[in-house]
Amino acid sequence: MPTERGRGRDRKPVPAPGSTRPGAFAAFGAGVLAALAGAGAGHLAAALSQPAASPVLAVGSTVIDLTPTPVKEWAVAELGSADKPVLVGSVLAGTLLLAGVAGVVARRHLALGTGLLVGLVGVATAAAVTRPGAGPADSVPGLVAMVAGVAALRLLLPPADTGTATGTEGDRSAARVAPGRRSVLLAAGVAAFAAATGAAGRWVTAYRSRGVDVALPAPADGAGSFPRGLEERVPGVTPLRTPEGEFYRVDTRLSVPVIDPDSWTLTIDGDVEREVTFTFDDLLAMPLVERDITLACVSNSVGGEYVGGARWLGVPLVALLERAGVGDRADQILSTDVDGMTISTPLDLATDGRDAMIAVGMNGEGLPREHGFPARMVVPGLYGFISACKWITRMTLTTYADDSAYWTDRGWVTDAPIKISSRIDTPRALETVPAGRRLIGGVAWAQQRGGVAAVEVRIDGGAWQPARLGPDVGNDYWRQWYLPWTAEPGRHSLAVRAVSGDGEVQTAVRAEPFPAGASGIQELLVDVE
Ligand SMILES: Nc1nc2c(c(=O)[nH]1)N[C@H]1C(S)=C(S)[C@@H](COP(=O)(O)O)O[C@H]1N2
Ligand SMILES: [Mo]
Repeated sequence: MPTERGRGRDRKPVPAPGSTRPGAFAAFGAGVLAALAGAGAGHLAAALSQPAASPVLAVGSTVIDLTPTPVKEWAVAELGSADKPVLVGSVLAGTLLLAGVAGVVARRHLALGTGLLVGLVGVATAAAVTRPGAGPADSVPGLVAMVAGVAALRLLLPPADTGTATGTEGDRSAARVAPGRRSVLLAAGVAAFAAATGAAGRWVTAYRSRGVDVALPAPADGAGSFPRGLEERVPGVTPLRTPEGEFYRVDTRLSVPVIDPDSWTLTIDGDVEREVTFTFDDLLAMPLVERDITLACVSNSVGGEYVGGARWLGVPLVALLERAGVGDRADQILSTDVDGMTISTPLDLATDGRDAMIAVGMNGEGLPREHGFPARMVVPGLYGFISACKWITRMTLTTYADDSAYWTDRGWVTDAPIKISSRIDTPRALETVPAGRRLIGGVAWAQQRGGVAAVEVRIDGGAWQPARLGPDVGNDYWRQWYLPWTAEPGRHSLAVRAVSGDGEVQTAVRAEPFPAGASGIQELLVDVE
């Protein structure tokens, strides 16, 4: 068997099983697997206790809070709702890379490599316990991750046992690798552990954050019947009421808080005659109002998707503030959510007679968890970042001079009325449509400005033509519109602008979302064949 022998000669000398120092590649892999095992176990531990304390999510949240506003704006604009998965993915990738390096170090200096891994998880644990509103218990998922990670690393790279080690004295602290088949089995086992705990963590989180059924009383002051929208007659137009599950979501959270309505409370404190605390049942026992209100995000660009219409049920904000008796120094309501995130609202605007409320219901049901269950603020006409605090637990009457909220600290303005805006839903930008008669359609909004009185469309830079309007749901709600168009072959530009009930024409002056909301007119190109 000449071939056999020939191959045998080329083979590197194989050291005694059980004492091999692993190759750098294998050691890197061991570090990565150990980190995955830690992340999986930590994620499961967090899912069972406090989801936001998951090591990966905690690091992600800290990154969000430390990210400079322009970068965050870029991420929201470029990645849209994918910004969160991209962030979590990047954090995980970075962590795994560092863990791989820890594995390579462990190859020669096991204690040092283990120390690096512990340090890595330590940073994540520190991120979890220093989140606003976190307590010592939030260190548990990190500690679980540490134990699992170190155990996995030791399994994959056991310490070279001095008795049988082939190395020199200096190698005593080095790792060896389990022999061939055993090491493959061990690696597979660790990978399976990571996958199983990670998946279980995700499942438990999803289970715990499923919708909660709450029985809501009928409103004392209802919104009346909801008109039929244009969506059936104008294909492609945004539905008059945003369908369940399609309402935009913007917040700093990587995991949706899990709040038990039975133990949740809302406290009003600060410059008040008496501090008052409401339970969820206290809110439900008060006279509730129901209003159709279109919410908009300051990060929405002209023509963008961060806007939605819903029917909200809640306690009027003034009814709650009256119970506390607002002092005369306060000029802002500083709302705090369950994790200590803060949103400030100008007191004068929130109490000027508009339908500001602490909402407990959305479209006839309790709030979905991602939209603030069990209660949130809703203030018509103000961008969400200065009004719509979700998972609210406290309203502190204070002054802008004394206190500042999360986004104020990041350079956004404190007084931000929603700007008049309009959007073309159909045809879509750069869409190719057949020649002939079709409908151009979309939505427009002008909350707290008398609603939308008119929408005008400009085709190929011509005159502004009045569009036909959909049903009027109220001044704080958006309005659908459409314009019949005989599309001739070629490329065409379409633009839209709204005119508010109080006579203001949507400005063509462009502004970026930062720091007070975008303005300008949406103009898009379509190809007609
Ligand atoms: N607790 C909390 N509330 C929050 C936010 C947040 O990050 N945390 N984001 C605000 C912003 S910027 C907007 S636009 C609205 C969005 O509400 P939605 O996600 O229900 O659409 O919620 C507001 N309320
Ligand atoms: Mo927002």
